[in-house]
Amino acid sequence: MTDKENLPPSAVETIKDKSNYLRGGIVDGLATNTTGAIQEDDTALIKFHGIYQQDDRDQREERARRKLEPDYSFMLRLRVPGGVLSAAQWLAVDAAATTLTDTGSLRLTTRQTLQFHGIPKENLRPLVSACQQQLLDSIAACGDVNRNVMCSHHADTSPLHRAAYETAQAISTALLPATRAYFEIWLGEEQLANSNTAETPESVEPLYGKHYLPRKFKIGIAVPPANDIDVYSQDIGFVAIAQDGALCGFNVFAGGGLATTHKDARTYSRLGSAVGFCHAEQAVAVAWHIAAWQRDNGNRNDRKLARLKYTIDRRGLPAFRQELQQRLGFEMQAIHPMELTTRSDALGWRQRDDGLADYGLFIENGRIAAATPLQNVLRKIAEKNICQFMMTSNQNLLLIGLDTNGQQQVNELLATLPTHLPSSGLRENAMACVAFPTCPLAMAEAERYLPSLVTRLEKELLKHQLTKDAISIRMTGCPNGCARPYLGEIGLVGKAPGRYNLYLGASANGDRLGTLVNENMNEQMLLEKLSPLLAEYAHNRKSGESFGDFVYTQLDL
Ligand code: SRM
Ligand code: SF4
Repeated sequence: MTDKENLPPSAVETIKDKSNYLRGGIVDGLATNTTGAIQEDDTALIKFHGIYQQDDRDQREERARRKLEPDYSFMLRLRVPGGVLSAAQWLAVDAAATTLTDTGSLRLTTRQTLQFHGIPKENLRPLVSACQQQLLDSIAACGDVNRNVMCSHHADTSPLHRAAYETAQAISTALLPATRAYFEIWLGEEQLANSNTAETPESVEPLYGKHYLPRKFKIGIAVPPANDIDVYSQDIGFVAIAQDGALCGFNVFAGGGLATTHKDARTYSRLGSAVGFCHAEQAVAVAWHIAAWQRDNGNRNDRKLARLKYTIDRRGLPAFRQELQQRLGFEMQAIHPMELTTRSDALGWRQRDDGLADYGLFIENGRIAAATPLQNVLRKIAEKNICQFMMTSNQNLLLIGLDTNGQQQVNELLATLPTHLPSSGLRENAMACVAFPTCPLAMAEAERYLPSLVTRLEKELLKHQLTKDAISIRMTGCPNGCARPYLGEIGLVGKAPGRYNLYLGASANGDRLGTLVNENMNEQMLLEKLSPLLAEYAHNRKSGESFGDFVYTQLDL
């Protein structure tokens, strides 16, 4: 169905329409001290500012029984294209988490940025301001706009990585909303009288117009052989193509997206389709025009069917390609040869060509909890100002650019941690979404449960000498797919408390989706299903065969 069929626009479209370019009544809601919440319509608008209203779901029932309003607080997600923070920025976010949130924790996300959870309403402005002082913002980290642009890790190791990283920055900047709403609401910038009403939507928001995009929009850049950013899951996936070690352009894929809805057959995960090759300097234009095409063609009636993947399938790939070319005014070339082989992060020390070194630090599910040795050690490393901090799309952290002296200091500090190495290849390649207690959409646990399930599976791995094998396992608390479970070799998608749908057979390099093999599995059922498969894999796999490929053939998926 399309918005051309006279269906009413979705509620969010109406909220955007009336919002005066993302302002709505947010300022009034922040000023009200009779509730920890803001006005309902504004909860959709603050997402465009990188902020979500949440409540502690562990407390919901008890508070309802005591006739108290839910325990409201806010989550803020930063925009950090390519995921690199300076030591000073790390110290600022660490201090903000410690002093301005109830949780005190930081949460690295699957899109290479970080979230603060448990921000009381009155601390939102101080937190935004503390970040801004270090040139960090949360504009467009959420909402119906282009989100945080991802880029393969190890940004500094080669001219190719550097150029890809710079392209990620350029795309993020070019696709930012132009409204000044963020600066006015959170940072006190004065609104010029009638500035927006006197102008046309196109002059206020040249790309997005008054209604922004029909839905969220995601872009990532992979630098082969790494597909750490899961390039096929992005609305637009760019794959860097090198010539003599330098960036010459990108293979472009469009229409990737993972979310599904239980029992809604209209929804599906989709891998990006090949669109063509563009030169490096054309990448921003390609991103801009694909977003504009989605703006003009996406479904604005039904948000479940509004992502670019559905628009492309509804209009047809040839039409999309042709119309994109007309908008671009140049022809894209055929896709260049490329090979993506790995999605894992390089953990531990990695020497670079320039004499410096990076350290890949395993952070289980991206959680840096309050007052833990991990939080403390990271703070001490930042205080020494010896490296940058790079967040990876696998929820880990790379300490980048350490000289010999810095390496020694990091080694000494890491030695004070109880443990900082994953106990198996499975744990190293495990990802879970946030889910309970903060995510309003969670149907089952994820981050709080996956580590213990991995511990149980590790007993099987040990039996079959698979402890070192890099097998990816990804769990989410609902079918939205925030930890990209449909691309995990073992994918677990929450259905109800303690129950998961099991997906198997995704490829190790992220170019094949998993297949739903069993529904509603509890832990016992999962162990009974996976244990024999792991045993068979250990004994019957071909040399170099990944678990995903083995299961794909074995189960005839
Ligand atoms: Fe996500 C919504 C967390 C990556 C698909 N996601 C949410 C919300 C904001 C819940 C909500 O709408 O109120 C979650 C907040 C939980 C919390 O308490 O913090 C949430 N998503 C996350 C993060 C933090 C998971 C993590 O453990 O790291 C990731 C933040 C990424 C970032 O930094 O920007 C995160 N979300 C993803 C991904 C993976 C990716 O982008 O690579 C996906 C699947 C890929 C895709 O988009 O197809 C994803 N999140 C969704 C969806 C389904 C979108 C759709 O097409 O229908 C929702 C729900 C929605 O938008 O309505 C959602
Ligand atoms: Fe929440 Fe579902 Fe995303 Fe997990 S997958 S964070 S439960 S929306």
